Amino acid sequence: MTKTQPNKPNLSSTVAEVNFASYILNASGPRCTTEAELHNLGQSESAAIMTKSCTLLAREGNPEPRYKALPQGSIQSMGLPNLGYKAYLDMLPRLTQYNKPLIVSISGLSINDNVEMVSAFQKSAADLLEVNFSCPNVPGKPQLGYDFEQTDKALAAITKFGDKPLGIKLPAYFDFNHFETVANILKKYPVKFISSINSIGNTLVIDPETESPVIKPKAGFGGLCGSYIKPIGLANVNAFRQLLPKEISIFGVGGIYSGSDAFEYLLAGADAVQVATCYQEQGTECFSRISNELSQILSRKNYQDINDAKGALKLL
Ligand code: RRO
Repeated sequence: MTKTQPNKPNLSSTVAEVNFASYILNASGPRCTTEAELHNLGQSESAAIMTKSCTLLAREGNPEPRYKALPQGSIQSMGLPNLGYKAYLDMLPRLTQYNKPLIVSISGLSINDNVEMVSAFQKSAADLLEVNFSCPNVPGKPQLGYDFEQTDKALAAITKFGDKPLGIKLPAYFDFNHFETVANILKKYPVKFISSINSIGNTLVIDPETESPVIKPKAGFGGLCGSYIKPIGLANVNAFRQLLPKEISIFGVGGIYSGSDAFEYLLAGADAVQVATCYQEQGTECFSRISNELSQILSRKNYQDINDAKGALKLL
């Protein structure tokens, strides 16, 4: 008698009509700034290559210490260190050899900066453009996504040119009025995806021994990441999944370390998930590990395909 091998569930995903070989990719932020880091992602099982958010000009970022690992995540205030957008424009053609989607993260310091970079990347080898409306760590610059008037204005400006799918990286919201207001703004424009959530901005971790914050920039105020923020990410993904039309895809981000974490985002309605702190801490091995764990969970629950569980949260 031949033993039948249970079929491996299908993890391939579609975000903004672009195909991804699996459900798990890197988030903008950790280990995706230099060309070597991006090639490393190309060789890994990350379903895409996502870049660190770029600005018009190269930036060193904030003074150190600016990243601190915590028992269940991290706090950081990197301050947008990056090579400047022209360096990413230049290296994109060399990253196409991996045959996986290239996602450029754009984080202009003004609407005009975003317009200049979006129009340049619209003519590049990038497959998707993620415009960051939620960096919490540039001193004096508020998070765009918390200013609804400016969010509307910025979207009007950056969605004018080019056919490449454009999405935005949102901060976390904590009120249903805010979810609804943001969803209604997004629906006015050809936004193809959202990435939800960024780190929770302006949190403070204090070391009682040294009596100091654990990071230096902004008097210790920084973005909270990792498992601490997973319930907030799940709530944001699920709220936006209910409020946005299905044509707008959702990347879930925030506290994904395991197949179970990814499965929870799948139930909440995420089309794919991005991994940040776990990748920072564990390196590229995490992408295959989390994918395998997710496969095992789906098999055990008799799901043949991730689409069968997507958004299938069972309410009590
Ligand atoms: O570089 C950063 O400090 C940073 C950015 Br651009 C962001 O979008 N989110 C974050 O937590 N850190």
